[in-house]
Amino acid sequence: MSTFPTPANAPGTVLQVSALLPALERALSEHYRAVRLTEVPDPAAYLRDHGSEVAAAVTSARTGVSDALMDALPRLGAIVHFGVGYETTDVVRARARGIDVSNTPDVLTDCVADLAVGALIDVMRRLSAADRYVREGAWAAAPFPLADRVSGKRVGILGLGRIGRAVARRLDGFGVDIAYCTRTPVPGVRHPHLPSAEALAEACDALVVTVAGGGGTRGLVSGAVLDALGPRGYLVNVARGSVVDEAALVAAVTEGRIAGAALDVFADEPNVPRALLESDRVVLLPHIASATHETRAAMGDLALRNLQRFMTEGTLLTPVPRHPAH
Ligand code: NAP
Ligand code: 8YV
Repeated sequence: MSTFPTPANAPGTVLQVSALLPALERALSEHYRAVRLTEVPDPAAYLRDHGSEVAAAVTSARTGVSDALMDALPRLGAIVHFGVGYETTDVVRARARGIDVSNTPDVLTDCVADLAVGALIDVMRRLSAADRYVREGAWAAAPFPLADRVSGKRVGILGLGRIGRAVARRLDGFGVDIAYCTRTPVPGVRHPHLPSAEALAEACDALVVTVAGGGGTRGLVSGAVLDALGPRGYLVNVARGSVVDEAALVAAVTEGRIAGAALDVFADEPNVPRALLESDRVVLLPHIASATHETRAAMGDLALRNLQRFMTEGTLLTPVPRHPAH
């Protein structure tokens, strides 16, 4: 027997706030009285006339639920995020209204860590640049310039949560020296804990950023941190663009004050500063760290199971922490 309430007896509308994985969108329409906010002709009119019918909102980590939207949904009971980051939703505000919030932790950790390590190797060994070199026909004229070795280097991990620890586990196989920085040292971790992002950058050859996004980490990788990383140092960011002072990064890259950067996330996606587009020192990725068939399917499944649990039992399967980091 299906545990999905049928549309006829569903306890309210499910509002789809942003575009989602097609399979998740199909499941929402099939099992619930679902409305796609992006497809209603007049969203303001819809919210005015039907906002009080909405029981749950399903959204992406990128879009979240704005304060204004939350205010327009007086009977909202749950916000279900497709993605582990949820800094786009004010969780404290939601909780004060009695709204529960879920995300999709763990199921994407391996893919994001895989990509972080791939990006680190790419920027240090200059794989993407070498690929361009071959395609441009430059190989016949001269050998590709030497790059930097990865094995044996010192790698700092900024944020040692689920993804940071998965990056550390992978890098253990490369014989690198790992150190990390979090606000609270992680019990049982053998790698040295350093007290600040700047101290970590000072102590490493490559800094891999895996902290949570949001106000608490905005600009954490500042110009001073980039200078501490230095002209032989590399930055990898798979967290959020907001964590890095992007103007300072552009200056550090273009002036050669850091050796290079591999970036999956940007301050104003999908816009990437022209100076980075024109630099051969950077690897640029379009926010794809979790973007594999397997992981996106697992994220969609977990988001759907959260919704299903809420619509049947009024609780969530993977609620975000009671005291969110941001
Ligand atoms: P997590 O388990 O909650 O880990 C977050 C880590 O950040 C914790 O170790 C936390 O430690 C640390 N942190 C928070 N604020 C900090 C600060 N001010 N200084 C230093 N460390 C700080 O989260 P996760 O599952 O690993 O995911 C991490 C982030 O990756 C997500 O929030 C998301 O933004 C990003 N992400 C990106 C992609 C992508 O597609 N590129 C995909 C998935 C996730 P303390 O609390 O002790 O400081
Ligand atoms: C997704 C992410 O690309 O989970 C996150 O926090 O950033 C990524 O997995 C994105 O959020 C999907 O909306």
